[in-house]
This record gives sequence, C-alpha cells and structure tokens, in this order.
Amino acid sequence: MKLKTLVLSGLIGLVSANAMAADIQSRMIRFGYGLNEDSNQGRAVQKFAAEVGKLSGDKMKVRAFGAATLGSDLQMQQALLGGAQEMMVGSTATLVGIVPEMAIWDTPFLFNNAEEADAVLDGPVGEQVKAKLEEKGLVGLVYWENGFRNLTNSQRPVTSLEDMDGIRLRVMQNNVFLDSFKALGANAVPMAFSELFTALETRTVDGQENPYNTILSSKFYEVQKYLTVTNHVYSPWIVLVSKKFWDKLSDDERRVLEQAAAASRDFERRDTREEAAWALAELKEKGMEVNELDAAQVDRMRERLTEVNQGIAKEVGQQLWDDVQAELQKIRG
Ligand code: TK8
Repeated sequence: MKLKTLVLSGLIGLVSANAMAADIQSRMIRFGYGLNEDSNQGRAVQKFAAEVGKLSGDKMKVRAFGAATLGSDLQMQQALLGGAQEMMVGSTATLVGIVPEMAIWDTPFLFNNAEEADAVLDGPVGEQVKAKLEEKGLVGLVYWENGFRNLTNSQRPVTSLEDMDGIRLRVMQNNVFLDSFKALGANAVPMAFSELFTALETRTVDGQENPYNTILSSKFYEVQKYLTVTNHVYSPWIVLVSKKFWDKLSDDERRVLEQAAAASRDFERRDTREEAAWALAELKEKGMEVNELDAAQVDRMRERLTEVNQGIAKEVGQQLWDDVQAELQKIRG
C-alpha cells in the first residue's frame, strides 16, 4: 500500500473505531426542507448529512427531501410532533402557533446586521426561545440564516409607501407578518411557501418578500419584475428534531446530531452570506428591476412597521422583549 493510502485508511479506521466504540445504532433520519436542492438551504442540509455520516461512522443516515416534498413547514412540524418524520429545517416564523415566543424574531428591523443576529440567536436569549420547543414536542438544534427579507412584485416599482397600496402580497403564516404588511397598506395573504411560485405565476398574488438567495434559488425572477430593497426583517431558519425520535437516541447519537448541526450552521451562514453578496446583481442580470428606497421612505416604512411592536411584546411577553433589547444594547455598546 502507498503511504498516502495507509495514512488515509488509518484515519478512516480511527473515525469508525470511535463510532464503533460509541453507543450508536443504525438510524435513518428523514430530513425535510422547503427550498430547492440547489439553494443555500439544500446545500446546508447536504453538509449536515455528510457530517452525520462522518461522525457516526456511517451508521446514522440522513435522507434529505427538498422542495417541500414532505410538505410545507407547518405540515412537516406536525409530522415531527407525531413522530412520522425525524427532522426538518424551516422558518422560525412558521412556528409561532407552537411556540408564540418565536414571534420575537419577526420584529421588523430588529437586527441591523448579521453579526447582531448571530450574537443574539446564539446567545442566552436565542437559547431560551429555542428551549421552549422541547415541552411542545420539538428539539431545536441550531439557527441558520434565511436572511434579510426584500420585497418583490409583478405590478409596479415600489419606491414609496403609497406604491404598496392594494398589492396582493403573500406573507408567511404568521400574525406579525400579516399585521406588518397590512400596516403598510398591502393586501396581505398568508400562504405556505410551497404554494408560492404557482400563486405568483398564476397571479393569485402579486408579490412576496424573501431574501435575495431565495428569490434566486426559487426562480421568483421568472414571475416577478420588481424588487425593492427593504431589508425589513431578518429571518432565521431553525433546525428541528422530533422529540419522539430524540427521546429514543443515546447520548452519543444526540452528540452526533448536535455536532453536525453546529458544523452545518457555520457552513450555512458563510455560504448564505457569500451568495447574498452577489445574488442581487444576478437578479438584475435575470431581468429584475431593482429599486432602492430613499431615506425618507425608509423612515416612513420603519415607523409604520414598528406599529406592530407592542403586539409582539404582548405575544412573546414583556420580559423576553426587554431581554432582547438589553442584549442588543450590550452588543451595540
Ligand atoms: C421555506 C420557508 C421560507 C420562508 C417563507 O420552507 O416561507 O417565505 O422564508 O424560507 O420557510
């Protein structure tokens, strides 16, 4: 054997020896997600699957199902609760029916940049909100970045608040989003992401809002002409495990999932930010007309959107609201 092969097989031997010694059974994990395989979400699920394989000596296998083939976020959540599906990733916004505190992340303009989001989500408050899932039958592993959301529509360039008037806008199935866009004058329609492309194509709705990455990977540019840079809210994704499945796992098996999730998070955030940095130019290239809002319009929008803040504080509890604000103060110095 060549030296390289020897060293390599030695290494592989080591990994599987560790996995062998550990208390790891052969496990099949069905992991569902909403976006296409060729998306930041799909790539990160692949990364997670590879890590789980590596850390478990290939005993634990992740089978990935993209493009909502296992159902919408809400349907997958139900499947996890019932134990019919082991894992998923989706927007925290779609979880508010199970854990109302998740609505804190829907606060318009909560974070000024991704660093603030990372610090709060990975810090004590983010952990505390994530931990609420457990008593409801879900285990939250890590937050991924969906990203800052921007507005698209097929009707007209939106450069002022008034331009939003009457636009039929799909929003996530979440009250904060519904109230926010009603406050902006849009005709907001809650709808699952899995139905969105068709709804845009058939003009059942005029517009939607999502990060550049998603507008690109879901090919919304094919059915949406206008994009307005609003960055109105930062959306996290959260990686979930069915508690029914989790309860069957040994400590070693749980550690495999936790370590793989942490690796996938770091990968996903890097990948998403790299893609977001060039995605807008690509969307222009694909024919979208991109509009920026001038400072006065941003202020007006911000003012209108923050009308919903009191409602959010009520929904999540004043204490949590204050804790997040305090944490942001600390970060901002
Ligand atoms: C994907 C969704 C998506 C979200 C939305 O399943 O619904 O608009 O941004 O990422 O969770």
